[in-house]
Amino acid sequence: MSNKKKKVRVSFRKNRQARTRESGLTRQFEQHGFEDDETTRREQLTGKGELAKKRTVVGEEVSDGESGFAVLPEVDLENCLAGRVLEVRGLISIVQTADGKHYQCALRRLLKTLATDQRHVVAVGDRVQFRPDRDEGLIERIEPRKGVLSRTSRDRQHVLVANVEQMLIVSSAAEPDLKPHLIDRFLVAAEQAKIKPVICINKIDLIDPGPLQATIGVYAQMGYPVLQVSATTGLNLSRLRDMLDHCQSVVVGQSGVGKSSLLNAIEPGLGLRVGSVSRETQKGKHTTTTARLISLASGGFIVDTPGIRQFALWDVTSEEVAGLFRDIRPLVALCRFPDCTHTHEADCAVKSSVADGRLDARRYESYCHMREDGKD
Ligand SMILES: Nc1nc2c(ncn2[C@@H]2O[C@H](COP(=O)(O)OP(=O)(O)OP(=O)(O)O)[C@@H](O)[C@H]2O)c(=O)[nH]1
Ligand SMILES: [Mg+2]
Ligand SMILES: [Zn+2]
Repeated sequence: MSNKKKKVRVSFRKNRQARTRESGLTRQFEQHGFEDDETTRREQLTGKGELAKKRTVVGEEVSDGESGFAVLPEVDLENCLAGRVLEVRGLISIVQTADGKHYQCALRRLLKTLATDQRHVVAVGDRVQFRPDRDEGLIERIEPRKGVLSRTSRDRQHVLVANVEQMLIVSSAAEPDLKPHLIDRFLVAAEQAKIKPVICINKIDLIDPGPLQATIGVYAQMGYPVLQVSATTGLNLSRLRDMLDHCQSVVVGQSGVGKSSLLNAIEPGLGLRVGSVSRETQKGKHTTTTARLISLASGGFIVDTPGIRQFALWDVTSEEVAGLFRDIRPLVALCRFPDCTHTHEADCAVKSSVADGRLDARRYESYCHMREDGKD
C-alpha cells in the first residue's frame, strides 16, 4: 500500500450532479454546515461543464485493492470520533465507539464518489471516522481494510465483512448434513483473503462422531484447526470461546447449521434469533438476514452472518485455485507441464497423488468443481 499524502484529481460520477435522494439525516447535516468544513473547502470545484466536474481532494492515495477506495480523504480529526461499523441498514450504518456508545451514521457523499466498484460503500467491521451529533453522525472517512470477506453479486464485489483475522467455518454433523465441499469453498475464500480459518462442526450431539473422524483428519493434517461442538449440550464450547478470545472473527456457513445458536451459547445474554430446520428439505430458514458485528465479553469481536446460499468466489481465476488448496499447492511444481490444470494432462503429480492415496479424492473433486467455476 502506498500512503503518500497528495492532491488527487477525482472525476465525479453522474449521480453527483443530480441531487436525487437523500436521507433526511444527510440533509440535516448539510443544513448544519457540516459539508462546508475545512476539508470540503480544500476540495476545489473546477470545471463548469456538467459532465466535466472534477475536484482536487487532499488525502492519501491508496493503491491497496482491499481498501475499496482510491483515495482516503484527509479529515479534521479533532471534530471526529473513531468507531466500528456494527451493522449496515440501507443508507444508515450503526457505529460503535470505544466507550460502547452507538450512533446512527449517514455517509459523506464524497466517499461514495471515491469508492471503487462496490455494491455498498460501508461494510460491517469497517473502522471509520465520523462527526457526531447527539446519537447520529456523518461518516467522513473509512480506514483501509485488512482482512476482507467478499463475494460476487451480479458481477459486482459485495464486501460482506471488513477487518477480520479469523473465519469460523460452521458446518453441522446432521440437519443439515455435513457438506465438506462447502467447507472447501470457504477454505479457499479464507486462503485468498489471508484470513485464518477454523473449522467448527456443530450438532455433534445428533450423531455418532466415529465415522466423521476420517474427514476431520484430512483437514487437521493440512494444519486447519477443527472443533467438534454442540450448541445444545455445550460440548467443547470453552475451546471455541478460547479460539475467539481477543480475535476479530467472522462466522460463515449454510443456513441452519447453528451459527447464531453457537454465539448465543458462548455469550450469554446475546439473544440472537434462531430458526428451525425443515425436516423434509433439511434446509435452514435464513433466520439471520444481515451481517452484524458483536462485541464479546472476552475482548474479541465476531460477525454473525446470514447463511450464504452460494458462495461465489471473487476474483479467483481457474489458475489460482490450485494455489489456494493447501494440499495441492506443494504438488504443482512436480507436474510435467508448467501450465498443468491437473485435470487431463499426463505426468500430473496431483492426479498421481490421488491415485496412490496421498491426496484425498474428495478434496480433488472439490478442486475440479472450483476450477470450473473460476474465472478464465
Ligand atoms: N441438536 C442440535 N441442534 C442445534 C444445535 N445448534 C443449533 N441447533 C438448532 O439448529 C437450528 C438452526 O439454528 P440457527 O442458530 O438459527 O442456525 P444459523 O446457522 O444461525 O442459521 P441462519 O441464521 O439461517 O443462517 C435451530 O433449530 C437450533 O436450535 C446443536 O448443537 N444441536
Ligand atoms: Mg443465524
Ligand atoms: Zn498437474
